[in-house]
Amino acid sequence: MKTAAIVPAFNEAESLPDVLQEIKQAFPEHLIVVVDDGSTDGTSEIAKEFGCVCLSMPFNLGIGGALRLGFRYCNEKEIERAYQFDADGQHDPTQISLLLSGLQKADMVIGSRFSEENSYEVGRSRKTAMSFLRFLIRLSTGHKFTDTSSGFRAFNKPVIGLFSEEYPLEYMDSVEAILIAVKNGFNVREIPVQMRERSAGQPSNRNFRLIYYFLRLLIVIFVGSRRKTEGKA
Ligand SMILES: Nc1nc2c(ncn2[C@@H]2O[C@H](COP(=O)(O)OP(=O)(O)OP(=O)(O)O)[C@@H](O)[C@H]2O)c(=O)[nH]1
Ligand SMILES: [Mg+2]
Repeated sequence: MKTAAIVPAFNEAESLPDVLQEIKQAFPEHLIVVVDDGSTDGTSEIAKEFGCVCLSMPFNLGIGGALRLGFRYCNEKEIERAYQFDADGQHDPTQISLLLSGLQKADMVIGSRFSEENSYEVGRSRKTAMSFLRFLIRLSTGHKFTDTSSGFRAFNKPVIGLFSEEYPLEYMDSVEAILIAVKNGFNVREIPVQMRERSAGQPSNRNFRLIYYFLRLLIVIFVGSRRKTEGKA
């Protein structure tokens, strides 16, 4: 089965070599698509050195735009299943098989850090934001997810097709992507996975950005649910 790893990377030159090495070693048959988004630290050169497909943007589009480009590439190449894998060393290649096996029963699989079997430490403000997001997603979709912002995900071909057209471009794309998949009738399922801490570089979620996009997401969720209700009336 044609399988691809989509690796969004923004200034991850420090951790990217180990990440690519680990994926290649574990799954030499997987196509690795690095989406470099205007990095200034040599990220794209590293991707090319490792023989990966490297989609490079001349300026920073943000992770949503980068992922959409990755999905579009996979769709054009008729990839049958893909998984999203962070370039900062947080995702564990030993968990990829587990994630992909979830596609036997679902169209999209989310690797969760917070299931009963796992405990993953996050700061207090992030923890609060995450539980509120869980609550909102449950309200909006009727489905219970424990890790709505996990970027460790797998997708089957129809979902790759959907996301190549409709993947959200704004930050907090991961939460909105769940809404889009569920709204389009896809079966989205979560499975518990082990995850590591970021190995180097900077996290992208600075607090002020988080608040702005959090408010934006609230609007997306409520406008979406109002439209649904009005549609039924
Ligand atoms: N292409 C692209 N990739 C990005 C961008 N922002 C972040 N990324 C990548 O997306 C992945 C996840 O970003 P992180 O900043 O680690 O976000 P996170 O994992 O939710 O946050 P932490 O838990 O703090 O690490 C990493 O591989 C980043 O390099 C961007 O603007 N463009
Ligand atoms: Mg990270």
